Amino acid sequence: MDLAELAGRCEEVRKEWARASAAAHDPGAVEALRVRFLGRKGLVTVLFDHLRALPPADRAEAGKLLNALKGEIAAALEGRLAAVAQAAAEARLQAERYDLTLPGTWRPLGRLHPLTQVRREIEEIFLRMGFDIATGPEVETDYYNFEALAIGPDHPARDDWDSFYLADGVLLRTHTSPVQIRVMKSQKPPVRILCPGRCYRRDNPDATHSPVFHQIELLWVEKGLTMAHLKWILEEFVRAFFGPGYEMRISADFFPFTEPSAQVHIRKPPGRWLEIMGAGMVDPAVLTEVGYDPEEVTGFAFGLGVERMAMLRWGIEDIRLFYGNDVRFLSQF
Ligand code: 2U9
Repeated sequence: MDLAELAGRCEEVRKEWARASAAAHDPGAVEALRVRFLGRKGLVTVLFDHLRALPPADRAEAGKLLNALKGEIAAALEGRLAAVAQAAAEARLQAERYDLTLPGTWRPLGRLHPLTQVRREIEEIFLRMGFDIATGPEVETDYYNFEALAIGPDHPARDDWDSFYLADGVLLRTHTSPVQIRVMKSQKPPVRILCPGRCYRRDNPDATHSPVFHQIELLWVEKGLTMAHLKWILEEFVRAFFGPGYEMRISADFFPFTEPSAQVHIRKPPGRWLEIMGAGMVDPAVLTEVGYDPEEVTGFAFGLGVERMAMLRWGIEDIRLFYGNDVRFLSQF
């Protein structure tokens, strides 16, 4: 083989490279190209075997031709490998692309029970005003549930029909008032507390009665408190909970543990009056019972039903809905 022929072979290998490399689209095919052209028996490698057969004067020229070809193909292989890797990366990105306009996966979201929402809202109103939250046992004794609250043995509220007795002298509390008795017996005035909690009465369930229900009672005992302070607290509460535009009225009532006692009504004109709670000045006999001096301090209290507040707020007409755990009801709040 002479120099011209070798140059011709180089051109053929170049053309073959152009054809074969255009068809290599993955790293495996590029590696196969490397073996085919630059491997031990590769198309380029074997051309070097002809150098020794050339006349010495042509060898340098032939060596240049062959080295140029080898360099060209080695560089082209590198470029091809990079191009193939980039194409593969792009293909992967394309395949894994997220379509953010597709609808998401629906997850059912829990929410607070409407009674919890109302309780927390009322707690926050009075926490802002400086009251503390106090809680106590649901299983109580006659003494804390009745006697200390001036509910004598013959009072109708003590009737078996109204209370769940667990044992002689032990019952499920019928209101949260025993909490106030416990707090007053354990600390000196002033006392400013809010007592939320579950209560029990032996009522047959109907639209307005549930044997389990929730109360929030408030108690403020301090030197110099009058019914005017009670009225101010009530007005603040009505505005905060029901919103502006409501009128409030208090009228006479009777509870064994308050004197005087009142019932509280509200209305949004021209609507009708709705009873929202009972209230009153703490009876001096109750203050004496817990060791306070009624000549020294006075106090007032109110009690409201959480279910009743929720029913007024949302126009719910049956208290049993709160205890049915029907998601169609609960998911509306
Ligand atoms: C102490 C002294 C006084 C709490 C009061 C009411 C009036 C009242 C009812 C509202 C609806 C009970 O849930 S209900 O059925 N409560 O009308 N509660 S004054 O008076 C107290 C409490 C504790 C030591």
